[in-house]
Amino acid sequence: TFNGTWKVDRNDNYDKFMEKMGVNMVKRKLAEHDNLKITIEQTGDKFLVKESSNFRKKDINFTLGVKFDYSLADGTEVSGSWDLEGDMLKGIFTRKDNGMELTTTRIIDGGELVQSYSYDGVEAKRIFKKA
Ligand code: MYR
Repeated sequence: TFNGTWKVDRNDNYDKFMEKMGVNMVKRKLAEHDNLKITIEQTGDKFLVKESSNFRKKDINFTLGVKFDYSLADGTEVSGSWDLEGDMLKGIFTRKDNGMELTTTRIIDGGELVQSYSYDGVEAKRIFKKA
């Protein structure tokens, strides 16, 4: 289950990923240490994700397979949906500014929540521990 509160513990290639996304260096430095915390509450195919970081606090509601809009912490707007593939959540989102695709997955691995990101050939991971 994804339910619970998760605090980011470490990042893998996140700086390179953000650079590919077009995030400037100052914002990347801040984002690398954003203290991101997410609380996931899943009920059937409905999710509530409470996001909290140095940048903002935000509640996101979505249903598996149903498109929704989301804005990244730097203001970039995307639209897409999450689906469940076995034990993995897979999100496919499209940037509204350039039409390019950003894919992301969430899995539980060894008690950690691993979120992977892929954009324009660059992949990154953020690994969360239960708070
Ligand atoms: C959620 O489930 O947390 C809300 C929806 C997330 C949508 C896509 C997330 C992509 C985040 C990429 C961050 C990269 C910043 C350059």
